[in-house]
Amino acid sequence: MTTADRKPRAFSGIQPTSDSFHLGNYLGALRQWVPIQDTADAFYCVVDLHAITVDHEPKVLHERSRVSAAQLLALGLDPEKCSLFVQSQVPEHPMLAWILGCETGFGEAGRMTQFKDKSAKQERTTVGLFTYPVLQAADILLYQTEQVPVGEDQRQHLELSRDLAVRFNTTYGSTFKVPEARIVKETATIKDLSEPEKKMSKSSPSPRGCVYLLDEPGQIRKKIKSAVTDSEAEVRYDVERKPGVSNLLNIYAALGDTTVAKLEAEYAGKGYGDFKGDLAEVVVEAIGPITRRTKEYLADRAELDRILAQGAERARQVASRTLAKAYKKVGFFPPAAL
Ligand code: ATP
Ligand code: LTN
Repeated sequence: MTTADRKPRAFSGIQPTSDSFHLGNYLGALRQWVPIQDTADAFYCVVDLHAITVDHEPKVLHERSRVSAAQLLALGLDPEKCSLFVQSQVPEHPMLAWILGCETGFGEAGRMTQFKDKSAKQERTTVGLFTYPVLQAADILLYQTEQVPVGEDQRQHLELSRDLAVRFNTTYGSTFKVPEARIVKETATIKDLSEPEKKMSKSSPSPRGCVYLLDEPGQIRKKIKSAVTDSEAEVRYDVERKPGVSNLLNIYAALGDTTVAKLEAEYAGKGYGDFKGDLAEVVVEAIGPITRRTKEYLADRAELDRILAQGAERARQVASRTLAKAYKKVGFFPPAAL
């Protein structure tokens, strides 16, 4: 294969910090992972090292990493087309993170808004939470990544990854590709159904604000029907004045494979009841099969672990080459063979 027809490299990660991914994860990021496995050499990672930057229960974390991998397969990742793995199986990630941490300014890391938000919510803030984005940069740079499909909230972390790649290359000579974020505008930030000015998140204070991929159809319908709208009765897109309805329109357009303009026309003169009822069915239909397939993958743990081990092996082949380069550049001895 020549350089000209080599597929671009893609990388993305997701934390195993809940029992189920949510609609924000799905529409903001995960849905894009599926077609990218055809157009790029894609590495997808369940980032369990990142997950311990906040309090965690070891057994729960272990199980959630498996359930996360099962959901990713259920929503369409194909282990023959992409490499799916768990971060803790590839020790090159924290090894490169150490080097990159020594290139990161203290003030630079302190400006990360996710750190500020998360540390404000914690009783105890760790150094791990502070250096979280440095580990994320290591994840990305190890694979000579060109494309990183993520939601809008990751833009700042991606900028840091780019800055670190350029800085390292300038100091030590060309070592890393400079990655680019792939963010889909329409679904870049899915909002909470109960508080549509906030992003949908697993830490939502209102249990009805967040739709999980593994929710039962009845729960999904209830959540959509109780979504906050406004006192008008007009299905119209206006993020400033009608954030709740606009968010529902974005979700509907994305899952129903239509456009906001078409939906506005279709629901002209109809109330929110009809609109929400139809949207609930669209959501149930789109994410319902994911639950069934997740259960199937979880029923065969040995096969799931085999897929992850194969993914980790492929990941190590690429990651170890980049790490060896970086080690040499900074003046380290090569890692000893086991
Ligand atoms: P949470 O805010 O729910 O704790 P997180 O940002 O820690 O989630 P991750 O599981 O690490 O969630 O995120 C995985 C992917 O989902 C990332 O690419 C992130 O940008 C995207 N994402 C998370 N929430 C949303 C959202 N509300 N809208 C769009 N994309 C989202
Ligand atoms: N911080 C990301 C998860 C993540 C990630 C990555 C995303 C860890 N490493 C590398 C893209 C590329 C989040 O979504 N909260």
